[in-house]
Amino acid sequence: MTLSLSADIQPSSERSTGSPRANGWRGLIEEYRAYLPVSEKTPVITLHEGNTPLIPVPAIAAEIGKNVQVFVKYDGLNPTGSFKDRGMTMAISKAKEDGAEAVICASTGNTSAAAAAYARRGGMRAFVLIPDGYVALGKLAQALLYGAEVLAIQGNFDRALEIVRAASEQYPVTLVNSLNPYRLEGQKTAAFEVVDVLGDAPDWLCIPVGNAGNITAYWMGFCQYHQERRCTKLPKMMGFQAMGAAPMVTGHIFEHPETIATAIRIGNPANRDRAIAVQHASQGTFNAVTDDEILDAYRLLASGEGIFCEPASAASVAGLLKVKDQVPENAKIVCVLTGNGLKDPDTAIKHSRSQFKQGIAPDLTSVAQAMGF
Ligand code: AN7
Repeated sequence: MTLSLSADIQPSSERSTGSPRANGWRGLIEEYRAYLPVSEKTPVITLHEGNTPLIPVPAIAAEIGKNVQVFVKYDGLNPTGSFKDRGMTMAISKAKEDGAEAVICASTGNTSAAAAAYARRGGMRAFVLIPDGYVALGKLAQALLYGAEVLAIQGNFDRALEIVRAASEQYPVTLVNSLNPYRLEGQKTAAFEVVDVLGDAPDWLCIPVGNAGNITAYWMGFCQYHQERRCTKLPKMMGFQAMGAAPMVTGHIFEHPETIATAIRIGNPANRDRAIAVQHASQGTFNAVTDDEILDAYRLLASGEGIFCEPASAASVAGLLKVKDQVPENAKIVCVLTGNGLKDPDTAIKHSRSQFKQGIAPDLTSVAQAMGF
């Protein structure tokens, strides 16, 4: 019997994107190299981010009816637990290529975790500014353990962003917020993955909006794939914000944004103009959801589908349910779940409706009684 080894030893650059990857996923820069502004000289700093699952959510589809199919893009399964890793592998690799020795960002939490992990992996210092007291515990734990230099300011995210922008102009530190163009280049790969799995773009893309970078990045990805004829249509981009931090919905800055979804507690989005352009081009809309609606969707995803996301991520599903009357028959819908539920254990424990019986005597009779038998 003759064995052909040619398929196994084919150089990686000749394997097309979207095909089964016999050698395993190598991170989004290698997998989507042809679509990204990298060269042979770019040092690829990766934790093998990307390739996150697109999971059907039938319980949520059933709430809408109309024969719709709903999927979640579970980006909370990235290496640091959020979609920020997609942008950070690009931003940090390019910073390294440019010879940077330190990076800086403002963050509601997830950007700080991702910046810390990738910067340290690339041998750089990571300075992160966070709003004191408003970052979920898991995210703070990550930034500290990865070895970031964490600076908590007595101000909100918007103020922190102003400071880091100025700092990056005056000191030798590279800004890795989504104003850094490489961030969005990396994040657009999530749209590629959605199309690679569905075989086309969905009809709707529902996404939480804070600083409005990710909605812009997804649109870039869908448009680029459309130009390359890898999809035949473009989705309607449906952005959702928390009612207490909804500048894209109301059209004015929120000086004091407030929401339980601390990740999107942002009152003055840096990518506002680009996101408005996305809304117009895709004929989408921005809508606001209340904290109670966010928490309902958060619990429904976990207890109805087995999917644990963080509160900000649940805004995409809360929003879809809120505007379900506008959903067309037979639509294919993707909701982006941007971050992992483990990021914010405090909110989960505080707002769970599950019974938690404590102080039970350590014997079978007592346990059985507590079980209701
Ligand atoms: C889970 O980490 O801005 O609209 O500093 O962590 O692209 O800002 C986080 C944003 C949605 C909003 N979901 O995305 C930060 C930060 C989660 C997030 C958003 C964020 P953008």
